[in-house]
Amino acid sequence: MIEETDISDEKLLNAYKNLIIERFMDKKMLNASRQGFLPFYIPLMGHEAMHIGLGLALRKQDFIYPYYRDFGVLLQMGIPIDTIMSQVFATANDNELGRDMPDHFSLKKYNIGAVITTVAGHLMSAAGIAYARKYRKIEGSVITTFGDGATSTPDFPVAMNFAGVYNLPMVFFCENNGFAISIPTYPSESGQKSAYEETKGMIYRKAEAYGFNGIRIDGTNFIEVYKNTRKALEDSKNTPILIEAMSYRMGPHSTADDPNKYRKNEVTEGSEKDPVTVSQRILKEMNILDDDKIREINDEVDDFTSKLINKYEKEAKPDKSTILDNLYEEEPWYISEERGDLQ
Ligand SMILES: Cc1ncc(C[n+]2csc(CCOP(=O)(O)OP(=O)(O)O)c2C)c(N)n1
Repeated sequence: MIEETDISDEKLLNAYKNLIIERFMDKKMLNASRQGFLPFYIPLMGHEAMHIGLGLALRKQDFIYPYYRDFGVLLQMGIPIDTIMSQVFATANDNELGRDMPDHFSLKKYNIGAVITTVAGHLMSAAGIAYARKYRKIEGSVITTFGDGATSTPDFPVAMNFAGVYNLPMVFFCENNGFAISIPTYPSESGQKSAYEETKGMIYRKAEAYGFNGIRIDGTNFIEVYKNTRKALEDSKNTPILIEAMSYRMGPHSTADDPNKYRKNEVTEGSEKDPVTVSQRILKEMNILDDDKIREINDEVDDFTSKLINKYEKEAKPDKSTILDNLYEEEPWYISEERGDLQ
């Protein structure tokens, strides 16, 4: 079936290019971490269509509270690539002064909440922002992303309940990649089985308990993600909603993980369920992409991302004198005293 959408061909092609940038950057950043240029990295292969579709769906008036596996959303939102890279490589230009882990962005000026590592720890903050915006009659919605594992933490029901009780303009977006580190989302009674196997306790149905709707969507098709997320953002004016986007984490959980220890990789690069393959198939059907264009984009993006990463591997780190900056609005005496010790 040929996709129909209100997005122009040019915008779709641009979104596809961002998806490819994300794929190339991901591999190269993983390499950069293996070579010691990054202390840690959170791969996102398999998440690209969710990121690009979500980034396309966001409207100017919306606020997003992302989680640690989301830099592609920022890419599609049009956040300057240097802002993203400075954070990931903890350079002197990073607005967090290089203090947080890679992919833990904090970009309030772009309506982006601070990424934290605590699983689901940001969900109540997102609900708080939605509450404040509703109270102050600010247009737009708050969307927050998280993994499937996050829905098994105490913070998830608390935030969902708060959103339901106060009928907040919120979209809860679960990037279900099949795993919380080594734990599959939908294990069968006997243990480890395919994440695609539908057993009990489907995540999107958890919304029922809080009085609003949950939907399950294909997280490998960025146009479907765009359509459903845009509609959810519009509808959330009247009711919160939970989206469960189905995908597969094609890489390790993080650079500290070896997935070969606990699973067989069911979705490999170039296979049918790879979001890149899915996007190529859809855009070819729409006559927006062909094999020549695919090669041309690959070459261009390969070159662009290599240059970018080479540049950031050599970029200066924050000066040690900044270590005590930005702690207090007015600096207390004991911090000033510590500055002396740094000399
Ligand atoms: C409260 C808390 N418990 C445990 C951890 C360690 N931890 C980091 S990521 C993660 C798995 C999260 O899985 P999921 O929510 O499915 O998201 P994914 O990483 O798969 O995208 C865990 C257990 C943590 N960061 N915070």
